[in-house]
Amino acid sequence: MFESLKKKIGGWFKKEPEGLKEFGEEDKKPKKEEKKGKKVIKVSKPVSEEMPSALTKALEKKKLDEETKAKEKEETKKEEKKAEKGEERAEEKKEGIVEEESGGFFARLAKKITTSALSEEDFDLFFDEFEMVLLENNVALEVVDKIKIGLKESLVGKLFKKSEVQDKIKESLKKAISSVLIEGIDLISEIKKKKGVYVIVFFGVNGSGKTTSIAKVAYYLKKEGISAVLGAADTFRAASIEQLKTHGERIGVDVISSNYGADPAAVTFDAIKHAEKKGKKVVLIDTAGRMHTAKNLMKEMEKIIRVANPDLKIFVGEAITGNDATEQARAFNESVGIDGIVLAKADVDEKSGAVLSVGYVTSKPILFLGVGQGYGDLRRFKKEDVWKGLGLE
Ligand SMILES: Nc1nc2c(ncn2[C@@H]2O[C@H](COP(=O)(O)OP(=O)(O)O)[C@@H](O)[C@H]2O)c(=O)[nH]1
Ligand SMILES: [Mg+2]
Repeated sequence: MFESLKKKIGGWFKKEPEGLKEFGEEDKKPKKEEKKGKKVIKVSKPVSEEMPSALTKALEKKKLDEETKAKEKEETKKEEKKAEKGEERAEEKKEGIVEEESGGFFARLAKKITTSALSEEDFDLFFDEFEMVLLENNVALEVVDKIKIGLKESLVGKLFKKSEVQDKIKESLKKAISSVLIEGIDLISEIKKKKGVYVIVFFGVNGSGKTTSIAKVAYYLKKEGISAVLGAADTFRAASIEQLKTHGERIGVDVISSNYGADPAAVTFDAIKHAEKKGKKVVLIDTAGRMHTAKNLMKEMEKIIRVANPDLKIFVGEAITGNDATEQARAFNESVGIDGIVLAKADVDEKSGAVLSVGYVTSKPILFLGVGQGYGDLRRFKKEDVWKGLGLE
């Protein structure tokens, strides 16, 4: 999780831009000695194999000196011109001389912001690079826009001291990213608040991690001293009932099931009745994977929801699918409505775009991240983990 973005953002912060100046400090011209040194190497001539006479040698040396001086003069003039036009950076980059000087988005932003107040135009120009990186990492476009607005508000028109500029940019970035993240509810206290049985229905596309996440949540509840019942309402997919039963046996929670092809709403009803009768606190309903576009399956979903009248409808998405997970969450939210999100397989997701986007586009919190295949591999979603993950703390 976050590896790809962290690497990029971290790199941008690490590189202290050359010539980072306080506001008011004079713009320094490039050091002549450095340039001279490079030029001398460039104009040096290949050594002749014949031994030249003393006279030829002297003449040649004079000529060489003159040539070198003329070239240096010319170069100095050129450099002054370039500096005036502000083309110096581009030229040097082309020649591959001052690679590190560019330093990436934040370093260049920092340089700008310590010499003069940042204009909106400058910000837009700078942000282009960051925008590309966010999009490449599967961050949804509307989320990129929101981050841009937040960052712009904090930085445009501002002038920071050199000593504080990196921290200020980090702080602004944290604030901007914070505005797109929705922290999860405290599930345990929500469950405890409820008088009767607390029902949670899980849904999402095939293979996203629903059954595994249900087992993890049941394990988490058990550790918190809360009893649960699992309802095997995926009566469609081969081996799905056995999969849930196996988890139930391992964790030590009851599984209510029927036959394959049975009405999932009836299984849901039975599971809730069982919990009521046995005094179990939570019912976790597993459902068959479905696309939001499959009309019959969505109707079936609606029926399950009608019967269960759930306290929570959780969409389980696969973090690794990036924008697909975000789009699925949006579609499920529009069709059946969701209360929260579990993003499974966050451990195998390098880009983390879905983690940053899925809450914002649905306005619903991510409750948990699935971070592995073990029962304990479930993390409560917290904003601070995003800062840490991105190397911003
Ligand atoms: N690495 C990793 N694998 C996961 C995670 N959650 C689920 N899986 C795996 O993803 C596959 C599909 O999971 P499953 O729960 O059967 O998906 P379902 O079809 O939505 O019920 C299984 O092989 C799981 O072990 C996770 O958080 N991390
Ligand atoms: Mg399943």
